[in-house]
Amino acid sequence: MLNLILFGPPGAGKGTQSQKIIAKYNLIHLSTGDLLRSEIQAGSELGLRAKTLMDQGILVPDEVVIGMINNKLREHRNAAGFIFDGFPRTVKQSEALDELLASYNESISVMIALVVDDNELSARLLKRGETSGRPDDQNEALISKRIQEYNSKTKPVADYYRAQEKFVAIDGIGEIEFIFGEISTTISRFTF
Ligand code: B4P
Repeated sequence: MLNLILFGPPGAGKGTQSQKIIAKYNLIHLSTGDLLRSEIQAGSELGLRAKTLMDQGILVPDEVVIGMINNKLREHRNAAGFIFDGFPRTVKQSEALDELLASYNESISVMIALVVDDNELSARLLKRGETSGRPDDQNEALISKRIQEYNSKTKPVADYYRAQEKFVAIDGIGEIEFIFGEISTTISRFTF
């Protein structure tokens, strides 16, 4: 079973590369950003609470996203593997994910981090904001806040998987196909 975490700051290309990975490896795609946006769309109470935070570029509480991932793992318990996109974003979420997977006798195979500098991230997100309709992509101050959240709360997650010797960093700047090639090569090193 392949359980992959795609890691990186907002705008690093996680969503973009996830689409290519699921097509090639037949994995279930679990994007906490997409799950939260579905809740907002549905007008659920959880969605309404999450929207207030997401519109300010702030992470939603750990319990909320851990609960959503727990439900999805249960729903897809016979899957060939998972790609976690935008999760875990805190060390607490990483610990919870390890525990959840262990309860199915599973574990993370590898975390692949996409490395992109802040100027490129802002440019990509502002460009996406022209067409995506995502409120969190539409102004520079909000994008800076998201990058700040990433630096303070999410970056330490890399060390958590580095300590388990499951961390690989890849240059996230360049042709989308080339980056996908690098990801595929990395995946083949962690699967047998
Ligand atoms: P997400 O939906 O995860 O948003 P994101 O970080 O912006 O992801 P992504 O950005 O995947 O987009 P991609 O890099 O592919 O989260 C949104 C919010 O939800 C968070 O701020 C937070 O509030 C909340 N949230 C989500 N998960 C949470 C969690 N676990 N805990 C707490 N809160 C959580 O693409 C960006 C753009 O770059 C695209 O337009 C793409 O076309 C372009 N691009 C991609 N690759 C490129 C390349 N190689 N070259 C040029 N452009 C490229």
